Amino acid sequence: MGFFDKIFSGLSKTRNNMEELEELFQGYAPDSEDFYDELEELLVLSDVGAATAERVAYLMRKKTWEDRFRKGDEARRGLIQVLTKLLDAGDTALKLETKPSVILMVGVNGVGKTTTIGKLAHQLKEEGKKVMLVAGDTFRAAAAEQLGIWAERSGADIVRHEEGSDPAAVVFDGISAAKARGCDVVIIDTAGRLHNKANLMNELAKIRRIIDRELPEADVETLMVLDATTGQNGLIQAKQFLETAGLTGIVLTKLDGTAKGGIVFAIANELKLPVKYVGVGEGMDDLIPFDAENFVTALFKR
Ligand SMILES: Nc1nc2c(ncn2[C@@H]2O[C@H](COP(=O)(O)OP(=O)(O)O)[C@@H](O)[C@H]2O)c(=O)[nH]1
Ligand SMILES: [Mg+2]
Repeated sequence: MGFFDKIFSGLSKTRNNMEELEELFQGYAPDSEDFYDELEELLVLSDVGAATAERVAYLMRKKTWEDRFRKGDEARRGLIQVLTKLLDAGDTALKLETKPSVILMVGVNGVGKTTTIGKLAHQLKEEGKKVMLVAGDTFRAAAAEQLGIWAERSGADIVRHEEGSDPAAVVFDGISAAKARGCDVVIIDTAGRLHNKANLMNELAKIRRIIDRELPEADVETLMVLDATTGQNGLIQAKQFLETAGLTGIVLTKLDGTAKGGIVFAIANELKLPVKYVGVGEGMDDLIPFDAENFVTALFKR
């Protein structure tokens, strides 16, 4: 299954709301205020969020007037264009040109960081790259073990320390080993939960300083992993990580589950960050590069 099919089946929950949207277009009248109110409401129900839904309704009003929409079908195409454009929040491809380059994976507990690292390692290995995994989540022993399993599966190297050791020290060792072994990409796993939030953010800042000191010229992708099923809550988390970690993109996981895909629009509109990958399952191949046009097309497929 390609991007389109996986996204399409993953978005069944969102598409239920889309069906109501189709009904809305059938009764379309360009001057009806009800149309925009109902549009906004349906978008909110799909997890788009109030602020972003309001913006979409505003952009639709504007476009209706500029493009002189008269018919439901014209408005429908207009909405597809508005939503696709909204998703353009920067480059969706990973920039990993230096050797080594770094991917720092952050996000709260259970969102899918370690799993996403495994999937990415697999993809990079397939591209012929030498990959080093760094078990920076030292909070629980199980975290390093889980990463170890993914290292084996994907054929990547791994550096890990004992439970409770200093994550920054693991990162230092991981980077040294990657340099010594000529690795192309270093992927760093981090804890999503420490004794408190300030602790976690301090830890991330410390890891970041080690990377900048040891690899000052390296391309660094700081990806925040966000569980799509948490809806608008995820947005609040992302804002906190954005301030501390300096994110370059989002990975949106669990779009195969009960997620309502509207969160993608809120991320682009409110965080101004590109979604770079979406997770659509627990398997090695269930990570797909994000494509705005395909995503919106899948949402509106009749
Ligand atoms: N259905 C589904 N499950 C996922 C996806 N990504 C991760 N998971 C599952 O979510 C759970 C937590 O993942 P994990 O990588 O350990 O999260 P972490 O705490 O952020 O490292 C595991 O059971 C994963 O298999 C996804 O895209 N879809
Ligand atoms: Mg983990």
